[in-house]
Amino acid sequence: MGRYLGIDASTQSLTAMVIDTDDEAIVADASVNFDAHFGSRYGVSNGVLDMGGGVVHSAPLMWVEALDLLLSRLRDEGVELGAIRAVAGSGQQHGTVYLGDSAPAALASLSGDQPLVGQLERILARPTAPVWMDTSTSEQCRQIEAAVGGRQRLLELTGNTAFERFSGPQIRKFYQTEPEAYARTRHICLVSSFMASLFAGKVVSVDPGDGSGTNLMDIRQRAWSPAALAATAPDLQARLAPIIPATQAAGPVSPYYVQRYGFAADCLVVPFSGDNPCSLIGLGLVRPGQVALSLGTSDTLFACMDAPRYSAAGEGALFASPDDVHYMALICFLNGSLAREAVRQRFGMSWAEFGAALAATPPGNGGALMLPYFAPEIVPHVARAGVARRNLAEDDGPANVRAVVEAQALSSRLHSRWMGVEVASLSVTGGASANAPILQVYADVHGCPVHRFATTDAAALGAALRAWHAERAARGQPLAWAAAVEPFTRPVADSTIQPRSQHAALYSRLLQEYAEFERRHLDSQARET
Ligand code: ADP
Ligand code: XUL
Repeated sequence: MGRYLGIDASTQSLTAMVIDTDDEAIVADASVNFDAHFGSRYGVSNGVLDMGGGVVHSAPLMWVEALDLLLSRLRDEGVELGAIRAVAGSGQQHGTVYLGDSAPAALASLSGDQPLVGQLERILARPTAPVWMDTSTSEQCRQIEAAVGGRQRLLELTGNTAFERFSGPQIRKFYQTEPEAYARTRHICLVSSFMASLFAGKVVSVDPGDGSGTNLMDIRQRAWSPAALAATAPDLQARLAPIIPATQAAGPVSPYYVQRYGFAADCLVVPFSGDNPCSLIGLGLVRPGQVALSLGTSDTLFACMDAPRYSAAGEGALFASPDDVHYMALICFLNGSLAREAVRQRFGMSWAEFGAALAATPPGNGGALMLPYFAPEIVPHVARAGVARRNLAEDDGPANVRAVVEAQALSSRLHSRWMGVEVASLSVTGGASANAPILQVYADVHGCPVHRFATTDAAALGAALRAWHAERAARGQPLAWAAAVEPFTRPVADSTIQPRSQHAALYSRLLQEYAEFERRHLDSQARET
């Protein structure tokens, strides 16, 4: 029986998913919500401690306690943990955990007789961990960019300009504001590598997928960048174990898990990665040109790329894929369902009526265009909300429906051009993927088939698939990535929507017009400020 465990350490919960690769099925899942179990004791709300002034942390010991609770739940539900051959995981990206001198020995001598937390409560050099929601490091971002030779240089080197939530600026702020605690820090982990270390009973390194969310990794070398380290904090290299391949097992589980939960002694621990890089695998994106789009509250585009291209205009983030070969682009459009919902409600439509309005209006909308900034937008960067219309009556329901969806599809094509990826297919997930007329617009605008894709937890699934892939390699029976993801990422049967080639020329033209309309709008906003 081939069973593999994927752990997803996200902001609000810790989730486990067990897959069976012979049956090609998810056989168990369980989740521990932080607020529900630990909210009062650790003071977290939505999994985090909002300390004011943009400072947002969480509590690593809470994650430690949650891990025991999660595993005991799986055991008590009768999940045969001894059949698991390997475990890998996914962590909320960018968050940093600071370990003191006692950490290696405490991790190496865990006893199965008592829970983890009592044995690990003294390993932290900093009691809390800044997480991705922390926005308090703007000053450090500018300092780091300046120290490496400018914003463009950091972008070329690491794939991203400095972002407040990224680990490097967070580490620099800690060094500047708490130099003594920084001096006492022996290891700095990310959330992903901290959770992997709990399983392995030793400090496990960061993988390139999560390493690329630090502003510290040379994106081409997949190794720490000496220039970025030097720009961030003194003696940082000594506090970061070298980046390790994501596809190579880090060793067996600690005897703790064998004694306490009945894991097999040779169950392997595979380096954990970031949640977005793990989702890339869990969405089945292992070949360049495969793109996934999640039509949720906001719309998020994930793509697999063959080279580390970055967006000079800040249109998305670049990460290394944990397949150890490719790269991933992540683009977030804030006005997703938020904007579709605003139009639907304005005209009092049901979703079925919204879809019917789309189907009843012509591609190109007779020249009507909308810029759908119902809220400030991330990509393209629009600081102030404000919907713009061209040849579009504000009270024409069907035309506004088509205008909002065409705008979103055109924008997703326009602002993903920097990826240099020929989009071969779009796998669509999220609430709005239920609506076929919306997907038809995406198929026509991108000129590629759109598949519907039912995800459970793509990050946990990606982690479990990574465990399988690495375990097979470690045992001398390597498995191609395409073969690993295929059984778990099949499109929903009969859901594929084909592009209609007769509209291709119209949408190419419309793309130019939309780009021009958007450029003028952004220019006029810039002039006003
Ligand atoms: P999130 O995970 O970001 O909360 P979901 O992927 O669950 O979002 O999507 C929820 C959104 O999906 C709702 O806000 C709603 O606007 C949209 N939605 C639900 N059903 C439909 C539908 N049939 N057509 C279009 N949009 C829909
Ligand atoms: C990505 C990001 C979030 C976190 C939390 O850059 O900040 O998606 O990974 O999920």
